[in-house]
Amino acid sequence: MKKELTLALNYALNKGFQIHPDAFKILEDVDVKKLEKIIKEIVREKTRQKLFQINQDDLETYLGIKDDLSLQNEIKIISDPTNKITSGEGVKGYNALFSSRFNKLKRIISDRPESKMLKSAASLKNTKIEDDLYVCGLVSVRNSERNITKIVLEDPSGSFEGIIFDEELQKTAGTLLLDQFVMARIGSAKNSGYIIKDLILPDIPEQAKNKSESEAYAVFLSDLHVGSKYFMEEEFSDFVSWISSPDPVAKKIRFVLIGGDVVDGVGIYPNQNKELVCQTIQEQLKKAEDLIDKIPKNVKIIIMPGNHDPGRRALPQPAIPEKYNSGLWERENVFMVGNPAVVSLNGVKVSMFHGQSIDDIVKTTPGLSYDRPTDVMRHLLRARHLSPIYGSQTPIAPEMEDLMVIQDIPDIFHVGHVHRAQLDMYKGILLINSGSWQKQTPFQASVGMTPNPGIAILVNLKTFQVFHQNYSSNLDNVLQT
Ligand code: D5M
Ligand code: FE
Ligand code: ZN
Repeated sequence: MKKELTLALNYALNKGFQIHPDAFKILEDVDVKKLEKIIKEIVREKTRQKLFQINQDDLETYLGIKDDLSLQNEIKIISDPTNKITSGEGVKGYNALFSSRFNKLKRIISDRPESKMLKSAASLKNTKIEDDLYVCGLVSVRNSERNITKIVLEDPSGSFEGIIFDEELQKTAGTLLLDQFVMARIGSAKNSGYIIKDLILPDIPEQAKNKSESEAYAVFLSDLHVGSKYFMEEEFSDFVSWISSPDPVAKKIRFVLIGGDVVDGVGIYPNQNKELVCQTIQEQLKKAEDLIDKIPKNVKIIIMPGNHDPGRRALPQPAIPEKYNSGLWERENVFMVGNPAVVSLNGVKVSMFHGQSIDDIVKTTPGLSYDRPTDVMRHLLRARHLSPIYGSQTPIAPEMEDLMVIQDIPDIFHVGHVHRAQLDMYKGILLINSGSWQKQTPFQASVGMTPNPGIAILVNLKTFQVFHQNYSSNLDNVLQT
């Protein structure tokens, strides 16, 4: 026993006190410099009350680590694709998907005054127009040649082609993603055809944040990759153990959100088996379950799949099916959702998306890169769509309804996938890329991707103050803001 602890205990014993073994356990973890003061104050207070035993409750109250029952943990699943997935067939399916996308986004943009002057593509039929008008649609062509940019937009009536001369506007046009919805202000060109004079995105209106009444904290995690050789098991295990420690911050945690790539999966990339320590999905999920099980039961846990998890690869993804791990589904404090999903935590709206589309977007958009995932997240919010580009690397299923449109405006936007923990703000929305718990893989090293793994991001849902816990021993491995 430490000398300071012996001294403190003797002080209490000499005053006629008994010390309960549970209280003793807490004292062992207390900073030795504070021991004397703590014991003296508790002894004074309890002598006044004429109660001569020091128990766990006294210490927890004194240290402010008592379970605070006023901290709410109310969770509502606002949207989850799991039971909505229908997958239309072939071409018919894709027509339905794109017309759903168009209609949803046109409804969003119709809040703007300009939309009163919207014309359909077919109604223009290359006629001369006197005053500026507006058209909207999904971008099907975007190309630049000899200092001119050509854009083609598709709406349900047909297609509209316009050209852009203005240099600044051409730059804006260069950041448009294929199949993204946009509204254009147009005028007639001198000879024939149309000039695009402005491009208007659905975007997010500035809005007031929803707040939790109590200071409950939420933890944002993603990309654990349990089962991979590179999964940082020790660090992750330390982190989940910390959640149940007497640390005053940990004591306030009421939610843990996991944004996909819970496990590394099997057969996801060639020769993956050589980089796995668990060779089956079941084994991997069991290990994830055992780790998650260390989280106290008053903490609600939301689990979303990513491209490495079982279910289906195409977006939107259903929740990780129960057949691979019934234990997680059976736990009362665990909520299995699909990708993407919107949840409410004590009234704070969180939009969760694994982030598969980031790969396609950074490849085709000037100014965006893997190093700054929150810039890509801002791009998605402005497009009001989580995965606009169709037919590239990210598989998208031909759903009858486009479930990737950002209909609800969140207070927090939580994404993962690119393994870089980063924070930012956009129009009052807290942007979190929750990084990963997997060390750099040989593939990532070969393409120059530098993850910053082992960082847990925590948010106070009342004040939106952000904290983080860094479990990496590498000093360069820091949270990006
Ligand atoms: O993806 C983590 C990041 O690494 C994500 O941005 C994609 C990229 N990545 C990983 N493997 C590949 C392959 N084989 N091709 C292209 N890009 C890749 P994760 O979903 O964790 O694997
Ligand atoms: Fe991942
Ligand atoms: Zn991923």
